[in-house]
Amino acid sequence: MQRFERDGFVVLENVIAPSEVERLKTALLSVEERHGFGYAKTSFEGFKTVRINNLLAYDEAFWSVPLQPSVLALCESLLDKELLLSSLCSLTLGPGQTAQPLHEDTQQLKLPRPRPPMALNAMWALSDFTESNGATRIVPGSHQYDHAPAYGAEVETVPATMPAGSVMLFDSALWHMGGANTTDERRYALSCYYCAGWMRQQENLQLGIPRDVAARFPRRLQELCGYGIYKGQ
Ligand SMILES: O=C(O)CCC(=O)C(=O)O
Repeated sequence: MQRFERDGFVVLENVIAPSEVERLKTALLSVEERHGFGYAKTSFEGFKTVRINNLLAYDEAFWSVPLQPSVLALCESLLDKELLLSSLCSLTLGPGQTAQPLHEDTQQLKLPRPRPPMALNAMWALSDFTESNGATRIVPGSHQYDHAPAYGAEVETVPATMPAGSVMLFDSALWHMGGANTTDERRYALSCYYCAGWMRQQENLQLGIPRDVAARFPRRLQELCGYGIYKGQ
């Protein structure tokens, strides 16, 4: 918590076992193939990046991700127990993917900065994150700045390198961007984005996830998706 508050991010190394990383990657590849997902079509999303949104709807394998106890406990401390899942998507950076424009995830909200955390991104590494395969690049401490970055600005960043099975949790106000993948292998990641309970979610999970699928979720996952009374008893 102290490091998170000072730096705007924290890396928890080797939180999930290699077998769990493989299970998630296998599920991801199977969804990609079954549904024929291809590259994204904008420079923000990445012309050589496969993004699959609304992952909870596709495969039960992903249900454990938003519920991972260490990350969820940190998020509950930073937001509160009535936080919501905002979105869950994959970010598979293919070889040749160039660096993403610098941004922060709540910069379209015209609110004063710095401000307490209101959205948190858990970036799960399903490959080793290295500088050369496009590890997320960050500006440590930038969540404390009094302004958001000019979109795509060129400033000094550092790569958030970490072994597969690790997670970087960061404040949405942290300046960051996906790195360039200059290797010939894919960089696999999941972005599990949480927000305060009073905020609109990025994905409309209650429409996007079929009701019969949501009905089978563990209760805590249903709550995270918005099936609950806000500040109720
Ligand atoms: O792929 C990454 O490492 C970062 C992606 C990101 O920041 C975003 O899409 O908002």
